[in-house]
Amino acid sequence: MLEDTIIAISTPIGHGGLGIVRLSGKRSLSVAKRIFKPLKSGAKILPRRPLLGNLYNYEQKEYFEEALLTHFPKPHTYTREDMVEISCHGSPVILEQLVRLGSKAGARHADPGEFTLRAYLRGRIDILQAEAVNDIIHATSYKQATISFKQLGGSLSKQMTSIRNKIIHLLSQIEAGIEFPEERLRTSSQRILKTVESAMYSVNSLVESYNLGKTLAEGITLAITGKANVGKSTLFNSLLKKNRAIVTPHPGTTRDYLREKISLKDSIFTLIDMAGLETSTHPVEKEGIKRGKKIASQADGVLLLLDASRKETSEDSVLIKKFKNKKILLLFNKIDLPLKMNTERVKKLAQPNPTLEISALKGTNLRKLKEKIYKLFVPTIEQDEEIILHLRQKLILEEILDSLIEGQNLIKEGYPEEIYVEEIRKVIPLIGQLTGEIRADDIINDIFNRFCVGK
Ligand SMILES: Nc1nc2c(ncn2[C@@H]2O[C@H](COP(=O)(O)OP(=O)(O)O)[C@@H](O)[C@H]2O)c(=O)[nH]1
Ligand SMILES: [Mg+2]
Repeated sequence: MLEDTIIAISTPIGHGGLGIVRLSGKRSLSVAKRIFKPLKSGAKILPRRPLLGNLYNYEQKEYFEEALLTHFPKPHTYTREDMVEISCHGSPVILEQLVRLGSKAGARHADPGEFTLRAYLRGRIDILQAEAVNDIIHATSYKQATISFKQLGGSLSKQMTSIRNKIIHLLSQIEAGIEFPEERLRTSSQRILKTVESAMYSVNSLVESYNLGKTLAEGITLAITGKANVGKSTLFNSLLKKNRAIVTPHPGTTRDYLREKISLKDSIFTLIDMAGLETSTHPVEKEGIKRGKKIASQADGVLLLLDASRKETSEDSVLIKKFKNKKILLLFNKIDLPLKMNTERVKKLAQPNPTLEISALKGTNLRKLKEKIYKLFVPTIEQDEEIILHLRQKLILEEILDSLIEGQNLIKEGYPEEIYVEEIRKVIPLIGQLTGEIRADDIINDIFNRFCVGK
């Protein structure tokens, strides 16, 4: 497989300004030379220097497109193999012809992710970095992309290597103690415990970061809630900048819930509009309210709307109290109308939750609202904090943590080295699985099948 020279279109399917076909493998240049002819006959193809020319159909003996060819000699390439990139117009007809002619001239059409797979198999990147490549391509927010970019650079791999090295060092100390039981060579169980616990701490932070990673990838969910007719659907629509939810002057218009994504700066949010939270006798509305309550309780944050053009009622206080344990932003809506609500009193009641006056209908303070939403609900990430974005990674990290905890328990309970060393030793192959140092075909297939062809 690695012996083949592979070819694929690397740009998205469809029409575009530019299209790129890539080749990787030892026949890259000789295959490319059959299809590409330099503009100046006899011009030399220099390493990493784009050369202008025409694409040649060697079957029909005709030129069919203008193109730039760049040759990247191994080993300092994406795949560590010889590579060629041909860029031309982004025309599916041209690009497919190019791949067809290339395949007939001795290359093979690449499988999804095969270029990156080669980078992995040839040892340029590990599996964590390969996953990061795909994460960048499929990033749902800028913030997530920046995390993946760091991991592509090896930040997570380095952290795992450092944990692994500490454990290996520890294992050799324990083993030396077993083999030469004189006092001098023995490491105290207190010191062993300290190293195990420090590894536990690092691994545990990684496991815990998965929730944040998931939120960053899937969006921070914000439930828009409040009584009927306070303007929830109006706010939902104005934040989305489209008329997604039905708005009427009649209470109980929204019965099902609606979910839409918006992005604010580098993060994405999933906004949920739902039925008003009060008692109803209508069975459909009742079900809507029930679901709404559940969604609001599961959301990362709540925008609680009050109608400031009406006097506050005891129902309003009940709602505010109900969400006290959640991150809420209290919004006084309809401030374009004469104010009837005693907002100062309600604000006191809502303390310490932040509040804001808005008009969802007229768009008053909408920009301020977006800023507040961002400040309040986007989690802060420390500069050097690693975020786990994959369930695969999280599951292996949990196994590592389990072994470390078991080791810790055995040490604390006073078991001999021979017993707990076995538990700690388990961590090493697990880290190997995580970084891909230990190759498992089913996992590799699973990871690279999620890639695009041409990457
Ligand atoms: N004057 C005014 N009316 C609003 C505002 N927001 C919503 N409304 C009106 O209030 C009524 C109910 O709005 P809607 O969004 O359906 O409320 P929901 O039941 O909470 O979803 C509609 O007639 C809206 O036009 C606002 O900021 N100012
Ligand atoms: Mg509504």
